Amino acid sequence: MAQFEATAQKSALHPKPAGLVLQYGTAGFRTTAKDLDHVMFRMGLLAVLRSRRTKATIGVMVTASHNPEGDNGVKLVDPMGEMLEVSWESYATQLANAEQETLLTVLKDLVEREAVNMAHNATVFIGRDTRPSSESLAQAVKDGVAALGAHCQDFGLVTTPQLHYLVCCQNTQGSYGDISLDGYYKKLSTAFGKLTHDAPVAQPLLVDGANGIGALQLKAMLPYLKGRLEVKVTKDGSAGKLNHLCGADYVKVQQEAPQGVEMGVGQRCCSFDGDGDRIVYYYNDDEGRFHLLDGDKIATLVSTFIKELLTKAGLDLQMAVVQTAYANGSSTHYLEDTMKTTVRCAKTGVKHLHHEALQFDVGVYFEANGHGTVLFSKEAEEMINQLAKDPSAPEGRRSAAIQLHNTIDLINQTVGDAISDMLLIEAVLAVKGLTIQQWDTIYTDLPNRQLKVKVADRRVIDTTDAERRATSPAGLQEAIDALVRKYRLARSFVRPSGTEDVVRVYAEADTRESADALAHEVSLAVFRLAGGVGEEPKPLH
Ligand code: NG1
Ligand code: ZN
Repeated sequence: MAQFEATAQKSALHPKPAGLVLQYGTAGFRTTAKDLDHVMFRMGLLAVLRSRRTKATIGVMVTASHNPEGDNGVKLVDPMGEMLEVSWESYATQLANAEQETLLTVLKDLVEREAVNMAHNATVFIGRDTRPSSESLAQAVKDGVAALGAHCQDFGLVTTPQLHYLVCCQNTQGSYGDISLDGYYKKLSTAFGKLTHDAPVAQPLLVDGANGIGALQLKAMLPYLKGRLEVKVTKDGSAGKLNHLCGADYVKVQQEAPQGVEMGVGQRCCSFDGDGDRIVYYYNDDEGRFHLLDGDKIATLVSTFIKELLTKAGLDLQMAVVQTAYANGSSTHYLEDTMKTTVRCAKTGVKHLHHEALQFDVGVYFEANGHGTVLFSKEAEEMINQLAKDPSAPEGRRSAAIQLHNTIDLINQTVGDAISDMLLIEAVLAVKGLTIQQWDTIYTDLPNRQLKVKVADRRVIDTTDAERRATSPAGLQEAIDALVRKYRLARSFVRPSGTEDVVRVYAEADTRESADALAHEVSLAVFRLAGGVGEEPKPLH
């Protein structure tokens, strides 16, 4: 236990601001960068303990994703590239919030409760985004790892999904792919080349990199895609701030193109977020109208493509699409009624969607904001690979299985990945010979609006039914129900954000005016019934 004494002493070099209490949110800790140094050091400690407990390499990613440049955050990556197991989130919270005097006790408790063998080797992979604060915060993680005598490998500037990929490769001894960025570029670009082998090369795609790491990594990968895909990268970080008036979150929430980007009429465009795990597509039509193709449209395109291949291959595998309450009602309707696809609704946060998707042979999961991927069960992969290799199988079935096999190789199954998703979408469009306009017309989104309300303590809001209904404060759900009844095709719900100190409000209805009015009225109900602070929400128009 002398090791712990020394560790606790070293932690004094990464002091915790007195009284600061942070919650483990939707995807780890997130707040202003200046308040995170101690959290990073302690997450370095936690990663070592988790590594010793699982006898595997653990990842630590320094990023605040789509949040403003001045924020930062940290996400932990479990052995197979999944997000940190939920039962360890409370350890993370305890460690992050322990005052200097109690840190030692918290550490000892954790080690005892989880029976961590402190003599075991530990390895931690570290990655970071392009925020100015990320380098020194990554150093704090390294200090934490070193303080417990463990080894770490710093991959520097990588996207979040690249770090997940690297961790998974490492813990599968390279069977998921080579443990390097070169391995990542090669795996994805080779699969893309095979999948689109017989398809014509499309018109250039314009990519908004959110002035972040996704832009840098995509640029590094372009030589591998030469001759197969033409991409122009804008918002590549050479000018302009991270996520500022650009990036996937801006485009999705504002429902408009990134500022200052020249889009040709009908041109296919997409936006990444600040750590490269989200993507949305869009275009302007010839009347100058903006069309957004979000995570729901991506899930629809991808699940339809996979379903068609499964049918051609004659494989009886169970596929489902997993969404959240934020999924546009039209998408759910289309998937269930027209495509006859099983749809599930999970709580916000990819860990919940990922978990639900694992229940199926093929689980396609996407948040409306463009974060998602596809999971294939081991058995599904084996069936597909066997058929792809079976020379006695009918040619049509076999070639569909080969296409499925290439699709699996193109997908980053560890977590949603903007680069991998972009290549998958580009491949599906190319193989099916679809333009972005044709893809867009699969169904028409119901007009919708997302708003935020500031309240004194957002934890007063409790929800149930995958966040679609509020159980507290008293009267709020009844108020929402009454408001929803005033509009046609309407739906609305509220939930506390897990990444910002706000309550999020979502509303959809048959017209833009109705959706906006409903969102505003629900915001007012939240403000009045859940302890709103500052000015009352104002109508949008
Ligand atoms: P919160 O702040 O809990 O709503 C946001 C997104 C999530 C997820 C996380 C992590 C929405 C409505 N919410 O969570 O879907 O992506 O950030 O980045 O988009
Ligand atoms: Zn992100």
